[in-house]
Amino acid sequence: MALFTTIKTPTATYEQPLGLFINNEFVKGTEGKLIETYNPADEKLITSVHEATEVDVDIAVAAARKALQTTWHQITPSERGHLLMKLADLFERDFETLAAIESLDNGKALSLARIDVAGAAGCLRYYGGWADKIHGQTIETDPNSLNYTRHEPIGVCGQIIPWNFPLLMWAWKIGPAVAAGNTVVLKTAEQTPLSGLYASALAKEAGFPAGVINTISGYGRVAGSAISSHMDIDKVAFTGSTPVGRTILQAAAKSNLKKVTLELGGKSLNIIFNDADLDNAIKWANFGIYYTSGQICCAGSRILVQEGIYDEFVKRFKERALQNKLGNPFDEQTFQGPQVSQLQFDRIMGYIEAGKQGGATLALGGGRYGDKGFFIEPTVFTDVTPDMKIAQEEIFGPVAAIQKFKDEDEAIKIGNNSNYGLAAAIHTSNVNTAIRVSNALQAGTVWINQYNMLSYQTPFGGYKESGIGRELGSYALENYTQVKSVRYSLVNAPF
Ligand code: TXE
Repeated sequence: MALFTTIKTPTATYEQPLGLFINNEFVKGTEGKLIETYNPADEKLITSVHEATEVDVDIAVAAARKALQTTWHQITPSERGHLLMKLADLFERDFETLAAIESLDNGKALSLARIDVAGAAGCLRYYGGWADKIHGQTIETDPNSLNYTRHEPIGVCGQIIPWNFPLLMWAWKIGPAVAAGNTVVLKTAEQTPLSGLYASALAKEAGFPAGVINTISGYGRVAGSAISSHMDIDKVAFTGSTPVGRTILQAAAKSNLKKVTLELGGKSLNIIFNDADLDNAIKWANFGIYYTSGQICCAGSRILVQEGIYDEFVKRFKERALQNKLGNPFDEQTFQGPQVSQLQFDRIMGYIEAGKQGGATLALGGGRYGDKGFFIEPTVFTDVTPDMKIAQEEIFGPVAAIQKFKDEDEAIKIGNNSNYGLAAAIHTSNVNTAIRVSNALQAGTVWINQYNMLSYQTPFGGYKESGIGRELGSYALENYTQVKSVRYSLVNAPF
């Protein structure tokens, strides 16, 4: 099996690396196994990539450890920053290719894939800017001591990412880790291995020394679990499902107590008050749940609408959802592509069935769209009550669950009635309501009169079972540094 292949998409023809990226080379997996990757829009095989098994994880970790102790250790923080900025430039040079890879492998609309590429490049450049601004403190204790702290890299970081934003997650993970002086072994999701490999080739071109960034394709239960239980990985960062997050935490506890950060699922909400600008609220609620076909951890899957505008909202929300164009991701007009896989398609269909059985009203959609590809119609359930399965569990598809509420207290009560706490939004024209409710909600991000707007400068992460730690902004650097307290005596021993 080759290590590269030429791939043609409607908007780009390019050389796709297929090997494991270890020590700045694309190599075959030691067991010679392959992972097939499919186009979710037509269900056809795109290509196969080499699969990493446990031995390959060991090889990648050894490369990362060696780089950490040699080349990477010698490089100045400013040079680290420069390399990240160079990588960002290369992302921008190959902008259309990266967007095309993402649309092909994940199925997301090309217009949305472009947003991901811009976000990934921006994130890398942002952390490039941080690399030489990671400082400790000097601390006064007494006249006879000099005390200071150093924010040192943690070491070799294992990073496991999902399939919904393959390139963006690669950048969100690599940026802060590398800026802070760590080396990484990153495992992409088995459904979407292509953009991470292409990005790795760009990292080599940017000039990163061998072993600093290693990207492997592999299955969760094989390579993923080898990472989380590895004795020579110092930290693991994971984005994915809550059950797997628990497994990773257990594996870390049972192995070397590696540091763990988790960005997990959600059941996030949009609260629309009677006094909201309804046009605006409908647009954001639509964007909140149907963006990337609902496959985003902070999807606004619970929509709480105050009773005075409930009927009007439902009517107009359905009209708006029907305007979303589904179809070929490479069509410039497309907004909603397919779900990523047959498995995800089936899971979502299972939830739609559960919604019907559970007594909610199917007000729109609920079926397959077209006859090929894993497309699901924009779906709306109304008359949803807080105890229903579709109001409690993450569906991860284009399925909105609309619930009615009377007043602010009830909205907060329903909103916080969840094991998750990733994100929430409030739509109101009353600033006091907005601030009061945002303070009361148990969520890592609260949007006011908008939804799904993330920036690499602001932190992102979850309350409750939505995760541990924060990504993005300066907060992410705390996940990738450890604090050393140094105390120096200015006098001879007093005894
Ligand atoms: O996730 P998994 P799946 C949620 C969403 C979705 C559900 C299932 O609700 O419907 O999860 O998706 C790796 N040890 N999210 O099954 O399995 C796996 O290879 C170590 C929310 O795809 O969690 C992949 O790289 N790693 C989410 C990554 O974990 C393991 C994004 C995610 O896969 C592993 C994706 C193991 N035992 C799904 N098992 C978000 N927070 O954005 C799997 N993996």
